[in-house]
Amino acid sequence: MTIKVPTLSAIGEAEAKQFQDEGYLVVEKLIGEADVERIRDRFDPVLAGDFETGVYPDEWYWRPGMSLPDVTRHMANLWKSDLTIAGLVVSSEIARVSAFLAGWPGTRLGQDTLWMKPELSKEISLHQDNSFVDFLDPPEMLTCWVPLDDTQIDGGTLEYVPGSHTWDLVPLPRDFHVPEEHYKSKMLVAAERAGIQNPETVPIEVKAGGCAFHHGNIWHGSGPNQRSDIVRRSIGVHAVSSVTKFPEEGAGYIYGRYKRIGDVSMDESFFPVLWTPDGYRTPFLADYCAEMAVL
Ligand SMILES: O=C(O)CCC(=O)C(=O)O
Ligand SMILES: [Fe+2]
Repeated sequence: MTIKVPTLSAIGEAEAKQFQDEGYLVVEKLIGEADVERIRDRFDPVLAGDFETGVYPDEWYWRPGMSLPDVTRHMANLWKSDLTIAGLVVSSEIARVSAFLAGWPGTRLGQDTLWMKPELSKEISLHQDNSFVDFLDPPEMLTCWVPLDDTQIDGGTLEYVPGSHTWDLVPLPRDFHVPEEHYKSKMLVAAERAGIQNPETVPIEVKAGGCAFHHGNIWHGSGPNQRSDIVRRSIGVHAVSSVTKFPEEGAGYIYGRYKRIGDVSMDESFFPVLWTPDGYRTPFLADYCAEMAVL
């Protein structure tokens, strides 16, 4: 299913400067209401394990009947499982803007993530996305976070610590989905190490279908959904540079399975090139999201 992402012509040098200074950039409108609804409608089936293409996602942290009811549902790499979600994830325009903001020669898909915070659910620990890809060369990603519900300050929206993309990278917290201590604790330790007193956290209030681009090193996460009347759904498109390679040795415990023996290139079947200035894009993407596409 094609998802229409119009040209984001309002993102120019001033916005790139803002992104470099703050580590994030909010865009009020990325996709239209009908497309928001189409993607939202796919959440129930995929969360129930009903995968349109028959391919399971690479990460699936919450199972009905098995997992705690009040934690955030989180899955990764659904573009292989669901062609509507894929329509957003493989967008060449999101990829073009990602390359522009990151200063990359082109954009490749690292992975996608799906998030659903039900009513009265727990936090996601503040973290830095580059901790997920510290084995890649270069070890960096840039995320486009797309909420599919209007986000609210008390509804578990995403929070950024402006400027924290300049701090050192630390490993991913173990207690990511169910923080053992306050969900900001690890960020506060990192702030102290960076010599920052009382770091500010900015909650992102944006309408469904808007988005925020964020730097791979920025500290971010989400507070509890304290509302009993709203759920908060979103998709993260996690881009890497088109020239990214696997390391010679070791390659991460989930995505390392896609590294070919004796070959550091990232296979385009799993990490497609989404945008390059000369127009190259991994060929199978041309009709991948067509309704009758077969893998
Ligand atoms: O939606 C959330 O609560 C977390 C999102 C996130 O960490 C990301 O997209 O990188
Ligand atoms: Fe993240």
